[in-house]
Amino acid sequence: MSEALCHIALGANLGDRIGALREATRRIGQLPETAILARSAIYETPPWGKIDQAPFANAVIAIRTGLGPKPLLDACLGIETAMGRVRRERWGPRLIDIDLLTHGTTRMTSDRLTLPHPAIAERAFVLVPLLEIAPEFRIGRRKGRTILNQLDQAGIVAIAPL
Ligand code: A4P
Ligand code: MG
Repeated sequence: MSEALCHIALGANLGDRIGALREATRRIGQLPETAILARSAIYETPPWGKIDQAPFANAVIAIRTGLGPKPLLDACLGIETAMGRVRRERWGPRLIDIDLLTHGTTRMTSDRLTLPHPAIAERAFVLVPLLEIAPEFRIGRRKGRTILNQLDQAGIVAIAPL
């Protein structure tokens, strides 16, 4: 069995946000051939993209898994659905959003899955929790820390353990 280290971003801005992030983490930890290696704190973050919506709770986890990229994506989308997520508008409010940031060293672009996630470098709400658990993280040759220092981190605060 070949295993991969993966980073997964979690977000929610409706209902019990902290409970939803913890429940998603619990369910990911129960996937076949999967173990949770690290979890960031839960951060409150101002809405990004579509800014007239409630603040988010965001976190990042590291896992080791024998699931390949597409089976892992399908499993995460299944958890979103099981937890009651309904897709309405792009970037709109959500009970739970689970995004794959990395899957080992896989680089791929398909209609359903792009890895590494293409928006990591634009999003402090991803980079702050990611760098908490993976301080040496790089995007290509650029240090994550250098990229984060050029982003707006205002209003991002740790609020609870995951
Ligand atoms: N998809 C492709 N690549 C991936 C990947 N690496 N990981 C496809 C996960 N999914 C990937 O996702 C749409 C499709 O993307 C999936 O079906 C999958 O096949 P979605 O979650 O249904 O769509 P979405 O999340 O509404 O759109 P999008 O563009 O992915 O939104 P984002 O990027 O998730 O942004 N502000 C703060 N502070 N915190 C947030 O968490 N989140 C968003 C949503 C906006 N503003 C936010 C936050
Ligand atoms: Mg998503």
